[in-house]
Amino acid sequence: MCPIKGHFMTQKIWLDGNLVDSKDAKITVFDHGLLYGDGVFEGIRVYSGRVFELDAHITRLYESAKAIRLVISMSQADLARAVRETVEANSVREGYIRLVVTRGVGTLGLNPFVCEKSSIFIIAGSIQLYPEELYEKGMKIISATTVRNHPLAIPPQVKSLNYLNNILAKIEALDSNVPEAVMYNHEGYVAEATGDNVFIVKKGVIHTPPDEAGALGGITRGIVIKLAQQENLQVVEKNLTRFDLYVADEFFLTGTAAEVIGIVEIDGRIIGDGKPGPVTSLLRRRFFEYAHGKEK
Ligand code: PXG
Repeated sequence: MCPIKGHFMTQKIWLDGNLVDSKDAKITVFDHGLLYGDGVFEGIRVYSGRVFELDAHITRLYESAKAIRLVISMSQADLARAVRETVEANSVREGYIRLVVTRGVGTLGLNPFVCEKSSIFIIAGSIQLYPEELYEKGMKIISATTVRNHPLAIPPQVKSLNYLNNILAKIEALDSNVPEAVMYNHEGYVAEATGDNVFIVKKGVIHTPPDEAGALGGITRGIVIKLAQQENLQVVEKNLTRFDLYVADEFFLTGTAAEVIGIVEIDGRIIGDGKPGPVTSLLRRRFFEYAHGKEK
């Protein structure tokens, strides 16, 4: 999915403290975010004019930055204000925000400490969603051969600007004419999809891999777990194998862009009866209500 579909001529971009026209929103070729993928980001939804789970996204951004020793040059409260300001400046009601922090301007060379100040930009635009039909019929996916980041490399919990692993897995998916792929960790357990977290339902119990399996701590995932528990559904975090996916009664993904989407086939194996199951449909509905009804 390609979330930002900008109305580029009129769009206002927040860039290092100023709202500027998109045509003037430029960063230098010496920015380490561009030269080395040295930075962190967030993808955030706007529902009914409200920024969804902003505090959780800001917390995750600062934790990602801390893990890579990137000092964000403004406070969490000021950054949250800047996000809201950008949404208002673009009159976004239903949309998507991309919040990016790079290491900033440096020299040619890896040393991040020559970068004096992080560079921050915020894009608020509309979102290209999966077609409704895909939610009704369910999605077919594959297992990727590309392994999720090893925890001793870039920790998978860091939402860094270096997404090449996930992009390689996405290429595998697109080569197979499906939109998504499951990535496994270095031990062969399910980590996540390229931009979504993984859930299955087996004998009425919901299973999802623990963070230690190599997934990003998904904000949608956390909400879906809470909503499932409110429905008195049991949620168990445990390592899952490819076999577990193949024989699941239901299978769904969660993420900022996809929300909750049913998986009906993986690697040519049909899941359940080949349609999104009742737990998936219930949680998709509950998530929609939560996203659209929640206070600011
Ligand atoms: N894993 C990875 C690797 C991600 O990038 C998620 C899980 C789900 O996390 P959230 O917090 O969003 O529930 C993500 C987030 C896109 C797109 O273009 C992908 C994400 C966010 C926004 C847009 O498909 N991935």
